[in-house]
Amino acid sequence: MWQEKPGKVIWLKETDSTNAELKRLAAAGAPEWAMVIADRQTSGRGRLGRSWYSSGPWGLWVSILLRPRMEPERAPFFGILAAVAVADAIKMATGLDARIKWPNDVEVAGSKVSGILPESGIGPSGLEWLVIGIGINLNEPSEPMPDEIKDRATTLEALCHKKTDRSVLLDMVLDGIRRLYNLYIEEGAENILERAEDLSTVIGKKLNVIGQGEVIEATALGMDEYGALLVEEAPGRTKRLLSGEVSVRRSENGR
Ligand code: BT5
Repeated sequence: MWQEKPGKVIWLKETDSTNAELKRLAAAGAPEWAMVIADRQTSGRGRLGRSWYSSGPWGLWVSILLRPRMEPERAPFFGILAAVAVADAIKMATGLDARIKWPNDVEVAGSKVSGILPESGIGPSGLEWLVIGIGINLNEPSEPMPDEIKDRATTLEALCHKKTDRSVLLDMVLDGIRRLYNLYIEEGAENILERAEDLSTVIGKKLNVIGQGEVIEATALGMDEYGALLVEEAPGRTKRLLSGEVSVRRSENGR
């Protein structure tokens, strides 16, 4: 049984994945706002079994435990809520124009600086825990980024030519998540979705939607309180996307 005070932060030199570590603690009863941070992850994870490169303390690799009383289907919305908090924190710390690419990437000038992975545990009474994993590339790693990500990934240091302190950014992200979480409890999802749509790189754009072996063209209209992306495939024919990949069509990018 978990017996530490609420909001306890566990800071590890190395772990497989801070999400995996915190999920183990969540299942053992850890309280809301428990957190695991690691200097380095050996199996950092992204969505759909993908991996997250996090070889050292040059970035912030953190997982945060929440226990919101809500339908489990709403868990992906918390990925969007966290993305708003991360984009705001990056803007506050560096002045960079951080934007959200649905569902959970935070980009600056089209390059990925952060990824978010919400994972939930469901029991007989509904949602039991929600772990929000956040990776933010702060400073330049001592070794070059791996070939498979180097063209799409960047760090805040490469963009703004100054180092960002992990603890300072973590505090800003946590303040943002707390504020938005309270707003959600008091007023629902509407204002947060509006903010996410303002920060979005895809809303209003024509997209290629990649799913189940086919690519469809659609226009992004908005997001809903379940974290779904609402797209229009043809005039009057809309669809809710709950997962998958979208990319802005080249003509829309002006490229
Ligand atoms: C994500 O997945 O972007 C969610 C990443 C969440 C990472 C955090 S770190 C703390 C916590 N503990 C974990 O184990 N995970 C969370 P997805 O949208 O599937 O993107 C994954 C893709 O991003 C990979 O396939 C690469 O192409 C790319 N990628 C991997 N490492 C990256 C990095 N450091 N920076 C930018 N892009 C990266």
